[in-house]
Amino acid sequence: MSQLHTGRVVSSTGNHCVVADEAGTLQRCQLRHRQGARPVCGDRVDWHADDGTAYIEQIHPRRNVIERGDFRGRPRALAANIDRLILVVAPAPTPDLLLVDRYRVLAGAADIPLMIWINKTDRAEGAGSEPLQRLTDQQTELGLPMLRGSAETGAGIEALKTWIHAETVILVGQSGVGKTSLTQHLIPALALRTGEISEASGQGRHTTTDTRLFPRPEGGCLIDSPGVRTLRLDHLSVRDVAAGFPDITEKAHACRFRDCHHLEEPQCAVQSAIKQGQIDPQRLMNWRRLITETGGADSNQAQP
Ligand SMILES: Nc1nc2c(ncn2[C@@H]2O[C@H](COP(=O)(O)OP(=O)(O)OP(=O)(O)O)[C@@H](O)[C@H]2O)c(=O)[nH]1
Ligand SMILES: [Mg+2]
Ligand SMILES: [Zn+2]
Repeated sequence: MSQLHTGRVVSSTGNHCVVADEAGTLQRCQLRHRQGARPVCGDRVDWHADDGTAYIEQIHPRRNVIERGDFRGRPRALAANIDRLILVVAPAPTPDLLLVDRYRVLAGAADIPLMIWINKTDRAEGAGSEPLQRLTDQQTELGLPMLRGSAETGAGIEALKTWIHAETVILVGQSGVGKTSLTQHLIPALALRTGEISEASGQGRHTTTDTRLFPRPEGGCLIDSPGVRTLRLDHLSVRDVAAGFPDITEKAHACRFRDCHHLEEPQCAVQSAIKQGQIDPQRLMNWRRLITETGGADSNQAQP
């Protein structure tokens, strides 16, 4: 057999993928028939050329993998070997707090740190809106990192660079928040297509269609992904949901009843924390909703 090469998958569609070597040279590779797992962005793979066609021979073991539910709720890998998930939000389109909690669960389940980047700080409209303020309060209460700035003016970008350093980072979030603009700003040599926000709907137009990995000249990689409206998590367990709600699960230990549903039970520590303003009531609503979606009819299992 001719020489085996190793590289990192930068994009993957249908029955082929594009692999970059250390020097950044790209190679289009075919998948073998009946190959088990499909390579995804961020995968390290071995490939070799056979009669002028390059084939993926194997996928290296994954350190972690981000999986979302497909239209039937079956897990579908999106990217692998990720150091950090950056959820991009903006004053417009208005942040969807349920979607934010879905990403917190997704990141918790895959054990990948999640950071929030509040983009478009150069725009006044919606800057102090209720959902955005709520989101920042939640992130502060959770003690999770959050940075803000603008892909347009470059504000805050230096701070972001020191955070992401040489990591492999995936940018996720609603359409139109500026994921591609941020990628473009961090890697100026690229010429990416960014989209306009539709005047009618206030939503982005889903400009990016494929998840793609871009090596950064300073080291590390950025993965730009298409915007989403929602994120199915049916394939995850009640325990995974708990990983995205440490505020609720920690308090739940102090509830009088071990099987407390945090509704109207006496001496519910979660309800007391809500009354004292330590937990946003919307977090509990979202927790309940995600527990139900993941098939956890019995929510006590959420307590580790
Ligand atoms: N004022 C301002 N506009 C921005 C900023 N970042 C992005 N935009 C604009 O917002 C629009 C959407 O930006 P994109 O980068 O295409 O958004 P996206 O998140 O990649 O959207 P999808 O690919 O559809 O998921 C474009 O018109 C950008 O020029 C910013 O920091 N400030
Ligand atoms: Mg985009
Ligand atoms: Zn309770």
